[in-house]
Amino acid sequence: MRKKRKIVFLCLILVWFCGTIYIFWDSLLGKPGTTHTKYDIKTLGLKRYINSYNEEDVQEPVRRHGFNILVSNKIPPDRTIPDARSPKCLSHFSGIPQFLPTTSIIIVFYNEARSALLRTIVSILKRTPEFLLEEILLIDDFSENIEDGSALVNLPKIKLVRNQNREGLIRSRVKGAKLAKGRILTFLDSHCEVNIGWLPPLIQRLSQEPRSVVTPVIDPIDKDSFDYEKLTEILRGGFDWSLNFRWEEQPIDIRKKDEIQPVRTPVMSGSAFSVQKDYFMSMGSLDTKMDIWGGENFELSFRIWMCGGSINIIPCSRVGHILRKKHPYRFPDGNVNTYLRNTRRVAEMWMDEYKRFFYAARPSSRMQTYGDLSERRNLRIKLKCQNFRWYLEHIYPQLQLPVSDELAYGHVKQGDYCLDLDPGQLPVITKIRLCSESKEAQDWSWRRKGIIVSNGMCLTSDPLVTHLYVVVQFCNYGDNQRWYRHEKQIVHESSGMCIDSYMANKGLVLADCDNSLDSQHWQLSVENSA
Ligand code: LR7
Ligand code: MN
Repeated sequence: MRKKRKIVFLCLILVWFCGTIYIFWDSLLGKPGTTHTKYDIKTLGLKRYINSYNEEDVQEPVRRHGFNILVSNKIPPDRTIPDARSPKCLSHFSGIPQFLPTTSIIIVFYNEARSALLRTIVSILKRTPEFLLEEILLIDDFSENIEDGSALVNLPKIKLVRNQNREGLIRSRVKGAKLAKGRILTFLDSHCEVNIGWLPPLIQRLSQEPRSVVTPVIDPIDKDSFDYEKLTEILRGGFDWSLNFRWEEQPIDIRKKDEIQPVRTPVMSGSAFSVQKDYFMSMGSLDTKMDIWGGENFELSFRIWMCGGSINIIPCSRVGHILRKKHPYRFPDGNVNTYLRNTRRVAEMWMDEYKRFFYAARPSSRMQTYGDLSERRNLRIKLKCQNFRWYLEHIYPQLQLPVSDELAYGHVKQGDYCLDLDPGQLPVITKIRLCSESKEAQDWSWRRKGIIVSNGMCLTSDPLVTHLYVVVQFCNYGDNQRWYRHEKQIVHESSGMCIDSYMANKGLVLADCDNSLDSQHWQLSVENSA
């Protein structure tokens, strides 16, 4: 009897021992990523969530997502990444004030690699003070597999919304913004890892400066090795006339001595930004008539700066983002068409007479229809925004104007009326009509040779042949097509007479020059001084 009890006792000890070994086996072996934390894959109950890869992934691991899916799947959701901040940030942001507002984090995704999406979420849960985190809003942009999102709804703070159609990131983000409960909105791509202490510096800055947008420094995560690369220099966002975004050095003359001070940026990269919800909504959120991807960061940046706000990069806030070379997903209308269409909306809407440089750099964008802009135009009036010339002078003086042979360009105006024409049968007599930003016939280019061109035709007058009417004809660069400026007048070189609008209902004519006549006074949108 006693012997039997002893055996049972020994068996129990054995079970206990084996159990303990089993539970701690992973950590005893010290395998990276298999230690048990609150957010490891087993504790989360998501071991089977991570994409099982297929034969094609093994052959070409980068093709489906633009980054190496095999490597991504092996990296645990709660991995440690290097703290990328300057040591100065630690003392600066040690105590977080308790009275800061909460943020809703909005992540839109389309067919995102599950391991990357999960790492984004876990990095947020791990490195964000709970009292600042209202919710994580996942907007599934109609991904092929509904479970990409639905399997995550039991994670803390998660709310999931699924689009009924593919909407693209712009409309999806605005949808998230409308649903958000937090006072502050924070947008992130679906393949990021937020770094230690990333959020408080953003929120703190917004509390001090409510009419602004702030962004973290975006550190690259390598698409093959998934190494987190700490950027040592803080760059700012810039662009060229084809509206290509690029990172560039801060100009030396405005660079701050203290490297943790906010950095003003002419444009922001797009995702990874925080803004007060009230302010974002009152400023017109994003242009929801843009499709799929691209250009919305220019639209937002120009609008914020031109309509009284500011955009700053906050060096003590760091977020990693997987840098890929191309889009892994399909664009229903093709990626080039979509980008041209979206950026053409930006140029038409915000760049005023400077849009000509965009068209010169991207002639094929003229082939794209760009939809209705009336709602945006009303917004621009309501918000009393500055013009693009102001933006170039005050926010981005570093952007060089293309070298050109233009003396002047844009509208040729008398008050609200503009030099206009009706293309059709030749000769075309010029008129004046109410100015309109979108009418190509009102867009003139005055070249150094003295010719004034619209729609590829030259402003012409011939006292004999055209009976003093000012018309447009095919360019022949003769004396009858050359003009010069005298005071406010436009003088016809061969006759010495001036363009006059006194017979405006019939058309513009040449008349003897008299600078006291308002009907001979013309303004030009942009006159180059040189
Ligand atoms: O149809 C789509 N539906 C979507 O939901 C297409 C995309 N998306 C999602 C996608 O899953 C991703 O989460 O939208 C997000 C952005 O798409 P990406 O990752 O293909 O864009 P990107 O990294 O090439 O693009 C940058 O430029 C874009 C211009 O439209 C956006 O502004 C992106 O937010 C921007 N990304 C960054 O600025 C990197 C920093 C983000 C972080 C952290
Ligand atoms: Mn991205």
